[in-house]
Amino acid sequence: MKKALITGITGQDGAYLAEFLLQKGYEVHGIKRRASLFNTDRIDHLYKDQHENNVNFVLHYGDLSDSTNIIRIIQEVQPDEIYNLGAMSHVKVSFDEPEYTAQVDGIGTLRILEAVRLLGLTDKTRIYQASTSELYGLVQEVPQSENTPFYPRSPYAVAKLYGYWITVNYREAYNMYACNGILFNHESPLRGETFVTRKITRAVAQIALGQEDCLYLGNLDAQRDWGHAKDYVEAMWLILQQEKAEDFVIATGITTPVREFVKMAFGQVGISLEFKGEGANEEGFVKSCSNPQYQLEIGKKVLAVDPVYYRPTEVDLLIGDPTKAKTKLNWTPKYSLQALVEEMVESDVEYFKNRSVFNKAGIKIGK
Ligand code: NDP
Ligand code: GDR
Repeated sequence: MKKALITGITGQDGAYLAEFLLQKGYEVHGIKRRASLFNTDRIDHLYKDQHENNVNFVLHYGDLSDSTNIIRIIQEVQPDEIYNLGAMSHVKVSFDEPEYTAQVDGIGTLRILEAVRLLGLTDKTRIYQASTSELYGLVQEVPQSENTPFYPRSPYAVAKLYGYWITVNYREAYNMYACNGILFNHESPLRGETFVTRKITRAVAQIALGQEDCLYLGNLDAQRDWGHAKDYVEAMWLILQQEKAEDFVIATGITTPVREFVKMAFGQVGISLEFKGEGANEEGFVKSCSNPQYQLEIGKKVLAVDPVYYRPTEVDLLIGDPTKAKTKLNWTPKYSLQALVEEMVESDVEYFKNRSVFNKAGIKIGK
């Protein structure tokens, strides 16, 4: 039985990847952070009582800012594969926490690589580094491929640039099987609530159900190449199954503005929007509502721009070129953007409907 160690197992990708690897017959170990409240919602369904026999899913307390703990866990687990997904992953927040972001996203990657090297596991352990399309930053060319120059535009992207190059360097210097997956944005119903897609689908659900009035967003012109996290974790695994360690772009090849995602998400509950104004003054109003379940007044303002969500430096346009992944990994995404939006909106509508039933019964649940 192969053993995998996942940092960031409590995050969106960690949860999907853990499920994927368990289905493939792996023994899965994950690093979770200590928090004052339970933080394992996304993986609770995978957890088995550790007193049972044949437990194949184990969580270890740890943090990427702590080398000794990383070394101890890797020594204990002796993994065949490490997926380094742990990160302070919010681009906007990285402007508020630049030093911490560098510690975790940049030096954290070094800590993993160095632990594997010091423990003499370079021939055994393969390492996947969660690199990102944010590395491309200020547009140099489109679509962006493995050969496109990087121009990071946030403390997050700069930290990830270090993670990218230190992974390449350890591969070349110590002949380690260490690879970067340069993944473009990928989303799902498990996406963190403050990333734009999930923020939109949650707001659409609440507005449709009459629980909220208006969605406030930042830059509606930014364009992203959005895929489904389920497809992308499969690519992570494929990257570690090749004969030779290499870096891969994982993307759909299609880009969509944030504004269009908003329209698609509202469209999912039968609400069509009309946009007026420009830039910070842009607003969205209900043009029609074809779903009798939702009683929204025509002309009601449901979207406004709040510049508080603007970033000091923005990444305007991302479109990935997944040709290498298609050719060498035989990987293609199965989900369309429409299917992704449908799944996310449906899941949030379901959640907020249930929450309201519980709340009416006086039982407080969730956020
Ligand atoms: P999430 O933000 O959902 O998950 C991040 C994970 O990292 C969480 O488990 C979090 O723990 C953990 N983490 C945060 N800080 C630390 C730390 N100091 N030590 C250990 N673990 C920590 O991210 P995603 O699942 O979306 O992304 C996974 C990885 O892929 C990240 O590295 C991200 O930067 C990268 N990436 C993501 C893309 C995307 O579109 N989703 C695209 C390209 C790259 P906790 O739950 O306790 O907060
Ligand atoms: P991104 O994702 O920065 O691409 O990083 P995010 O969803 O945060 O932003 C996408 C774009 O939407 C614009 N935007 C807003 N973003 C947020 N979060 N909130 C808003 O209200 C809002 N309004 C407009 C942003 O300005 C941006 O242009 C994600 C993360 O998962 C990274 O970890 C990962 O590396 C990259 O994707 C690829």
